[in-house]
Amino acid sequence: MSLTKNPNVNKWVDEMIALTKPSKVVWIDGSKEQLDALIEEVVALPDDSRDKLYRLNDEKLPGCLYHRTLPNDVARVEDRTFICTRNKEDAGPTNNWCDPKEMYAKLTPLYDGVMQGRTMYVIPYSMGPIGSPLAKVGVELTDSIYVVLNMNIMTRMGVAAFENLGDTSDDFVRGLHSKADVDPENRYIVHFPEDNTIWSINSAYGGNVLLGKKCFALRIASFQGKNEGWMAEHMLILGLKRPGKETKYICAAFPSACGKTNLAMLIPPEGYRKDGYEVFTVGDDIAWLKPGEDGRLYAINPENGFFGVAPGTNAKSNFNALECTKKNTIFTNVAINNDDMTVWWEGLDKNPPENATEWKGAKVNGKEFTAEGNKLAHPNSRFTAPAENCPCISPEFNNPKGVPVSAIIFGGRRAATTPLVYQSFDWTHGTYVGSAVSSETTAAATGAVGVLRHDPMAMKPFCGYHMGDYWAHWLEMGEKLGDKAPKIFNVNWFKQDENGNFIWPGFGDNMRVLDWIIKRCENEIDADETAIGYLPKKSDINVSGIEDEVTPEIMDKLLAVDKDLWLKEVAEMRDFYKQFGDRLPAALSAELDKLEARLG
Ligand code: OXD
Ligand code: MN
Repeated sequence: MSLTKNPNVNKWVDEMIALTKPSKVVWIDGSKEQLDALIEEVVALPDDSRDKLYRLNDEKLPGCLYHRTLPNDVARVEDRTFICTRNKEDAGPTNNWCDPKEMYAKLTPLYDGVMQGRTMYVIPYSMGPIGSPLAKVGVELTDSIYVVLNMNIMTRMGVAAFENLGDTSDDFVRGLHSKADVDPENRYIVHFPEDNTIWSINSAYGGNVLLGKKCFALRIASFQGKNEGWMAEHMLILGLKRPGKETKYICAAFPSACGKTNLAMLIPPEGYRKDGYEVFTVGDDIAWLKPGEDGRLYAINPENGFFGVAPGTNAKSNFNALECTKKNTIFTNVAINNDDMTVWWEGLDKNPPENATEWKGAKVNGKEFTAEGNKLAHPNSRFTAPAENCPCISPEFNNPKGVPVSAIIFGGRRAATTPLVYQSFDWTHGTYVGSAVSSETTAAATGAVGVLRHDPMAMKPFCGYHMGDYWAHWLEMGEKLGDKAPKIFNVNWFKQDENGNFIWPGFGDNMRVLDWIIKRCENEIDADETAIGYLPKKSDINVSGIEDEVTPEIMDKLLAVDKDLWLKEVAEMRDFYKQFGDRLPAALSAELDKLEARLG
């Protein structure tokens, strides 16, 4: 029975029932009883069922579950992800496009009767704290209990979302998901921004099926934000508390797999901790940003959990993330230690379990298996963990107003060119810096060193409209915010020496850079004006405790601006900008000209 009187919701759900023809429809109220019953149902399935979940060790991992997806279905599929706007130009050169009418016509037969013999779950959810003026409601229809259980962690799921929507509003995102046959040939992740609609079919992997996350909170929301005067960004949000001072908030955008979760949950180095510095996590992946009543930019994390990459997570690299996964967490495609039903992944420790099940489901001797060079966990295996588990979760996490943002940071993996940190001259220059975000492939990853992948604002896979219009929106937001706009910075944790060794320790020591950034925002210190922006005076990056590693010579390298490399960068950016044609804001090409002129 429907859980809402809202006729817009009910009409759409009825239409989708008529299309997909489920044998049963269950409306998700979010109650513990209902969720417990769903868990009972999936753990009772036979081992060979695709939908099977396993309970993990009740003492060591209370409330935790385990699931494996099919080997062909382990990651987001960018080549099968579409933005369907009526006008092709509006999707822009960085998105796959198809005419919405054509796409509906192509997908309708795939959905026709797809839920016969299955149950449709109707999931109401809120992205953002219930009742927040920045929050938005979505409804996801799915034939997967795994999706329901993950959405319960990642969003505020349940009947309260319908109460928030009200009985008449049409402002909700319509998400239709069916795992269908998990057929990669017919896998589609499709966005109709003009219809507030997402259709996802033939996948059961998180990033493709938890429609509140990348699909809604970035692709659809970026489009909504442009039309409604706010921004949806691929950014972590953290609070930095200095002794005796007010907590300041920083948002940071890095391409996928550049350490957003690690930075969001950073533990300051010992010296800083002793002095009373603290870092609080508001979000690790997505920020919704809107000017507040006082004219400053405020951020909320629309999510309610972390969908983190497991491999590489350990007590040293990210103690807090590991803590998040100790209860009520869903693990996907990691390995199992059959002796005690706990989980393992590469980089957790040096002790792969002997009695293991690897991520595809084969029972193996984990020690021998890994010694032969095999991976026990899939490199993109994940944990879905509730935000409330995070030891350093911000006290403002549920604040409906969000948190005021002092600084925005961009960054990528760059072996050379980009210094450890620099500050843009102003918002427009900062928008240029964001548009130039790119990562270099490393020898270890691809065999080809120095191949640049552009990922403007880390939004290339997630911007739901033309990237040129998106930059124009950034510039408009800057005008609106005026002198209350956050300061914009760029960081590079990945600078290397001639032998390919990283020269900055990273992880907790990134605190030293955040410290400089906040001091700049608070006008506490000067900086050196260079061609590319404001750089720290060497003595202003605190290296106490790491002097042996970061010597003055290394600091020189970290902060170097090599004119020839930067002129190459300018040429590269000119080339990159060409594809955006007349939708490239003139202010950005002017920034490029100015940068070139400053480089002389
Ligand atoms: C993610 C991603 O999963 O960016 O957050 O790929
Ligand atoms: Mn991400």
